[in-house]
Amino acid sequence: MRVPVQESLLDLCDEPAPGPVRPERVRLARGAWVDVQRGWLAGSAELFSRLARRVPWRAECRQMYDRTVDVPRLLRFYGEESELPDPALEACREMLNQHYQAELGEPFRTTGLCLYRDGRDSVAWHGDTIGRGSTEDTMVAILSVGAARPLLLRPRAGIATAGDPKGAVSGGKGGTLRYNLGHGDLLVMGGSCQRTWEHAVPKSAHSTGPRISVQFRPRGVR
Ligand SMILES: O=C(O)CCC(=O)C(=O)O
Repeated sequence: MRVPVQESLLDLCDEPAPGPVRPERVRLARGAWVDVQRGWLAGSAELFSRLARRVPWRAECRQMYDRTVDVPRLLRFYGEESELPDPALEACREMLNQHYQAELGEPFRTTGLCLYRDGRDSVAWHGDTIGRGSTEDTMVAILSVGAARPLLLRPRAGIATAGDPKGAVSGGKGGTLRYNLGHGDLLVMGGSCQRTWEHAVPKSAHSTGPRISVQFRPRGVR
């Protein structure tokens, strides 16, 4: 699979490496939060280019009622024992574990990769609730490389907000928060986020370059 690659030549010269984890935390309603750190990974264009070429991307299909539909992005999943496709991803997981393991109570162990080839690729509204995320607080850390695409977050319908701490964010215009993520940005969803909020990367009618999202998750969260 050939993926169009557009990067700045400057960034391509950098060896990919994560910086210290120093995110800004936004407290969300219902016990959820997001941490965001812009440009966490240096050399993100080089990492994008390597992953686009090296990862054995899979096109998947899903059953939707009585139809089989193409999943609108390419995927690869690396389980706990799998070697990651680039040493920079091992370094990222190590840095994330150093920063978050005490709070999370366990390390990030699995790594999911999504390749959004252009604006037609997307992921629909969902929480990572296959597994423990449906009942327990957890964290999902997302590194984005390549072109920026908006990741949207909105509170799930029908969940009480009583008891939210003062200042907790319950969603922007129309209840939706928007984070434009690419070029080495880090976003971590934590607390109850997977079961009380949903996230999505919507399709875009504008021309947009490819983006790879790398999701680090603890055991039993999908
Ligand atoms: O592309 C992203 O950053 C989000 C990916 C995602 O939500 C998922 O794979 O479950």
